[in-house]
Amino acid sequence: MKRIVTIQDISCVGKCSLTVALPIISAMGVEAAVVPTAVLSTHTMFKGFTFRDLTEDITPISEHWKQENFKFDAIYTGYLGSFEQLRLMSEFFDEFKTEENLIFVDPVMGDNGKLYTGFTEEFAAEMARLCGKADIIVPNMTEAAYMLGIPYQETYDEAYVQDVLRRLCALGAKKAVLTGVSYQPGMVGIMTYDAAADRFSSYFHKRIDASYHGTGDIFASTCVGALMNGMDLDEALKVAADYTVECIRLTEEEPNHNTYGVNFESAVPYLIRRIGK
Ligand code: PXL
Repeated sequence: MKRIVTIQDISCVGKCSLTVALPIISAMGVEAAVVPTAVLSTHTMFKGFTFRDLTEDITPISEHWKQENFKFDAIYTGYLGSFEQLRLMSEFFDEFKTEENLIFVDPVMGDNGKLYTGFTEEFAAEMARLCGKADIIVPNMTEAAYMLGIPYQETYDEAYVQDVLRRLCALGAKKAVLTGVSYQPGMVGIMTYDAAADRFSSYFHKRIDASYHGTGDIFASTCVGALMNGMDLDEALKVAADYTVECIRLTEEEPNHNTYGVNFESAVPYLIRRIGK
């Protein structure tokens, strides 16, 4: 069985970060080890959330794992809460990178042109450095703009997206995936650049006029799970996008659905069918 480690916070209520990564990756038949970076009562879109920082635990955990000689087929980082955590992730990559494994960074920091509570431009610049060590990065358009220090644009064309992708790979990442790309009316999707092959690819679907928390984490977790199931990146991204859309569809079918996260649970059977398990 493949084993990955995912490093992000646990938001106790909120259907994001570890509370979606663990069930999704496990359901895909992949062992998911975790390093929780913080415990929050909810994600940061709620008012009054508690935040316990677990930065101090990261090095002892990783030292123990080195003693045990644990290896991971993928290292997947999501929401990280401080400069120190970025530095520790960089060290973690150095410790656990092998010839075969995959470093997957989702630089969770913002959406719709804005950074989430607690993040700054300086943090985005440091996150860009961490992305430079990754095999695959999956920023949305907002995160990409902040990491590159360029203005966030609401409207753009394909050539602009290609330029952003090239710049993201110039940070050092081998492959860059931009999510939430939209330059054709009514359509939204993903564009990817593989620097070594100098190749672009894309996948678009109908735009959904709703935005939910945690969908980026669902997308990234599914992508990691699909890659661990032997799919190539383009296939994995399609499965991840389709599953995310299905989660939103099922959420909107429920009359009194909650607004802080999507119904990823009911869509798990769909996901399993899609990966042929
Ligand atoms: O879904 C991304 C995310 C993860 N973790 C925390 C968050 C958010 C988005 O706001 O607040 C704590």
